[in-house]
Order: sequence, then C-alpha cells, then structure tokens
Amino acid sequence: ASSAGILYPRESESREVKSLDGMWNFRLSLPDSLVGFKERWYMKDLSKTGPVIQMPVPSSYNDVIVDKKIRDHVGLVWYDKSFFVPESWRQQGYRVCLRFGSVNYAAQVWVNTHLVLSHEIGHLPFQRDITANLKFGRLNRITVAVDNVLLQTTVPQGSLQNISTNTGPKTIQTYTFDFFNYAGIHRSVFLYTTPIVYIDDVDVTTNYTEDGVGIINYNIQYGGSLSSGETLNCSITVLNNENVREKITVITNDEEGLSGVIKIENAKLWWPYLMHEEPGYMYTLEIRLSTTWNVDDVYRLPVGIRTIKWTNTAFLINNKPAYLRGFGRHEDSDIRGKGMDYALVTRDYDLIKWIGANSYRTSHYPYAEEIMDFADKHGIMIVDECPSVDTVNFSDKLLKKHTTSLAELIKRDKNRPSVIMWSIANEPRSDQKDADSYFKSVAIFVKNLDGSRPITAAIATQLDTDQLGQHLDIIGFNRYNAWYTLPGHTEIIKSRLEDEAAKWHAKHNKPVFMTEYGADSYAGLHMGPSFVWSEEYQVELMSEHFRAFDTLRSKNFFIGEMIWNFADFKTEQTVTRVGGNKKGIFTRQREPKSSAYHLRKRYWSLANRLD
Ligand code: GCB
Repeated sequence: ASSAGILYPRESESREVKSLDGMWNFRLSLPDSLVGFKERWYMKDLSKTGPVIQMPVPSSYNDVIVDKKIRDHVGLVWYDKSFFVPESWRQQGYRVCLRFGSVNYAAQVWVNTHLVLSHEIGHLPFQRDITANLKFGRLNRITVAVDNVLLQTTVPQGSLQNISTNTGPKTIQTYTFDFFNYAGIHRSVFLYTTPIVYIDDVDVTTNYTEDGVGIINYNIQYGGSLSSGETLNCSITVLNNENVREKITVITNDEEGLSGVIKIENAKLWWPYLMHEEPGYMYTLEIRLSTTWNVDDVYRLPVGIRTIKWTNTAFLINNKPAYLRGFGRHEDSDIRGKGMDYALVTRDYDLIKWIGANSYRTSHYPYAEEIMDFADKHGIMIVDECPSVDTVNFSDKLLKKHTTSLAELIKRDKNRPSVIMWSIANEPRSDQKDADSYFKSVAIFVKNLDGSRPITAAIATQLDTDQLGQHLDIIGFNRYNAWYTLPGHTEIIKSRLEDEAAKWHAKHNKPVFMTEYGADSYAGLHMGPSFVWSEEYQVELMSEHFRAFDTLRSKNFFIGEMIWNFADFKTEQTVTRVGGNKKGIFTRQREPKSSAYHLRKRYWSLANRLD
C-alpha cells in the first residue's frame, strides 16, 4: 500500500468528505496491555467491554482528563466511535476511504470488527479503502488501539524500566528526547469518497523561464481499473488565486502515462514572507479524470511556482539567496497536547508574521497537513523533519523504519512550495561507529525520492567526530553556548560560535545554518544583572548570538538562524525542566516574553536589509 498516494481529502463535485472528529469512547488497556486483545474489544461497542470515558478527537489524551493514570499511561489505549454511512453512497457507487491524519505512536484500526489498518511512527497520515467493510444506510463502528510504548527499535527510541512501588512492580517509560511523549488520535479522521477510477496521486515540480513563463511539470497516477475498451482522459485547468482560469491542458493516457508540462505566461512566483509584497502565491491545479463509463473524478491541488537551488555557500529561492530567520518549534499546547487545533495554528502563524520570521523547522517530527497549508499560503519556508531524534545504537531494523517514515513524509509533502529542505535527523549520536553507513543509506534513500530539495540535519555532535555532515547538502548545527556549556558566561558566545560555524563550512564546503541555540527563561522572572532563567538572561544570550550571526553573514556561507524555541513546551518530568522546557520566546499560552520583542526587532531589521 505504500506505493499508493496520500492526497489530502478535499471535497469536489465528485468527492464527499465526512469528518469523524468529535467525542469518542476511550479506555485504558488495564490491568495489562494485552487485555483488549485477549477480550477482543474490537468485536463490540467499547462501552460494552467496561467503563469508558469520552475523549476528544483530535487531541492527545494525556492532559485532557485530570488523572495521572491517563497522563502517564504506558501501553495501549482504546478508542471507538459509531457513525452512519448514507445509503446514497452505495447507490452512487462510491469508493470510501478512511484516513487518519496521525495517531501517535502506533495504531491498529478495525471497522465493524475487521482489522483494516495499522501504522507506526505517528505524525503522518495513513488510509485505506474500506468500502467492502462498511454497512451503507446503517450504523458502523470504528475501533482504534493506540500504543505509546517506545523501544530501542522505534523512531524515536525509548526504554521501558521496571520499578518497585508501594503497591508492587510497575513499568515506566523513559526516553532521552526533550518533549513529552504525547499519544492519541492527534489529527482529524476523515471518511471520503471517490469514484471507482480515481486520482490517486499527483507529483508536481515547478520552474520558470527568464521571460516570466511559469512551468508546472505534473505526473498523475490514477487508481482503480479500467474495463476493457475503456479509455481515460485527463484535463488540467490551472486557476489563479482568484479562481480565474489561466490554462487548460488535455491529455489522453497512453504508454507514457498521465504526465506533461503546463506553461503559464507572466506567472506569479511563490515567494517567502517579506521577500515579496505578495508572498505565498498559490495556483490551483484542477485535475479532471474522465473515463468512458465512470463518473469523472475531480481533485484540486494547490501549487506554488518556485525554484530551489543550493551551492557551496548559499541557498537560493527563485535564484535569490535566502537567509532563514526562524525557529525550532513543537506541536504542543495546554490541554490538547499535540492535537491539531485551528485556533492555535492561526495564532501561531500570526505570531510568526508579527515577529518577521520567514521559516521554521518542524522539529522533531512532521507537523499536521493543516499547519503545512498555512505555511504554503503565508510563504513560510519549512525545514521538514522526520521523527528521528536523539538516535543511538544504529541498526538495520531502525534504518528500515527511519526510511519508511521519510518515504511517507516525502509522499505527503513533495508538492508543497513551503518545503525547502528535508531534515533527516535531530541530534543523533553521529559519532558512533555505525553512524556513517547508516546516514549514507538514509541520504541516498531521500535523494532517490526527491532530488529537488537539499538534505539537512540538526547536528549536536562535535565537528571532529561527526559522521553525518558529509552526507548532507546543508549543515545545520545545534549548540548551547552559555547555557549547557558554561551557563552564565555569555562572553564565550561570539568567538566560539564564529569559530565553529566557520569550521563546519571549512570541513564540508557546504552552506551552514544554526538550527538551535537558546536559553530557558521563566516568564516573569526578572533579574538584574542578568542571571540564568531570567528574561534578561535569555535576551542577553540572544544579543551575543546576533553579534556572531552578523559577522558570519558577512562571510558568505552562513544561511540562517533558528532560535530554540518558538514557544515553551511540555517535557517529561525532570529536575532540569520547570513545568517543561522554557526556551520559548512565547509562553506556552503564546504570550510574548521580553525575548519576543527582542527577536522581532532583529527579524524585521534583517528582513528590511536582506529582502
Ligand atoms: C536540543 C534538542 C531539543 C531540546 C533542546 C534543549 O538540542 O534538539 O529537543 O529541547 O536541546 O532545550 O535542551
């Protein structure tokens, strides 16, 4: 099934989309992780298996209910929901798919007692044609088992630890990555319909000529089989952002397949925020697939026309060198955890624009498609990261999962103009002996799937022992000078940073950007003179970084700065975190700290100087 497409469900004259979001039945798998399987909870209504509570979808389940047992649960949880499928869907001969935007970490899905789907590594969509499993005109049930256990062979890795407690032995989850292991049905669940022969996937790459002609190369895959003698036609209409037709192309399927080139005179390019007065310009490809005897299928794909290039020293968008002003981020907020929430997403993009940023990294996993849509529309450049974080003990099994996740990510995001790089890892132990061959394989794998975008990673290993940089196109590095290294001593930052960045460039002859730096600050804690954890200290540490970045920019290989982090976020419970990681320049509630005003001044002045 992995070769099939994963287009976002969009309604059209030939497609209906039905959301299954809302309240679902929920219960923990207790007393042990296997009880739901032993008692076959997928065979009946979950509420008939024992006591259930109501859980919102989409959301992480951890912080919604005021109960440690749920927040800190290790193992399986079960969800179910009943829903109607209209009889008219059968009469129309619809094909019906069930699609999850993301379930973390691993999921198994039953429809009317039949196992239909399983998925691992969270953060990415998965779907299946469930027409044969549905009861049209009647009530149906969908059951989901979600497992949050992380082991050495999962991505990311974790360990289980047995501890003894007052009431007996207990298994707890440990992990080294620095964000809370939220779990549940994190993104929307959709049922959607297509005709029997349908548009399954679209690949788009873009370019433009010197005289302003935009070029859209497309390749369309269809699903479903044609009857003998049946022919297939495909027409593509390009609409501008006011839904006015620019161009119509008609192709007939032959041996070559459904691919071709569309040219648009005086094309408007997709530009990043503040690099142009109309950033994020999107066209729509209206694709119509017609067959002799079936209903036409129509799918509308948003497309931005732009080019990406890179050299040994620069990253170029539309042939113009771009300097990244951005952040590392998280999908994280009060109550909902990693649950997709339009109000939150809207606020976040408003803050990104307020502050004058033009980019961010989806640290440390792929973000919701709804979030990526905003990036396309607002012209925010995305360093698109896979869920490989803090990897140690490289193995073939891990490599297989890591590349599977990257393949799914690229399939999902390949057509997005906002995606400018693939980040293949964050802070792996790239000095370990197998790191070299491991990352070589990962890099070749990604290049084979998409040669149009550079590969990067956020490296924390020291320069002389790192084995990852050589496999990248662009070097990203994370460094916490005057925080984890010599806290309190901001006087070390400028020289160390300038020195290290120059050495990364000298070692690999590639562009370099800083993927993380920062300091925790507890909002409202003021100390003069500056002292660690105060707002003043965070601001001072930033100022020293800015001084180094300014020197580095004049040296012509340094392509960007991304502060850690956009907002405070929840982590596992540890004594080094006060209610979570506080390196945000916004609080977790998205209110500005002193650092937000400081960063805003810099990003706007950089934008005015550079764009
Ligand atoms: C890092 C990690 C990030 C952490 C950050 C920190 O290097 O990539 O996940 O949150 O440091 O604040 O320690």
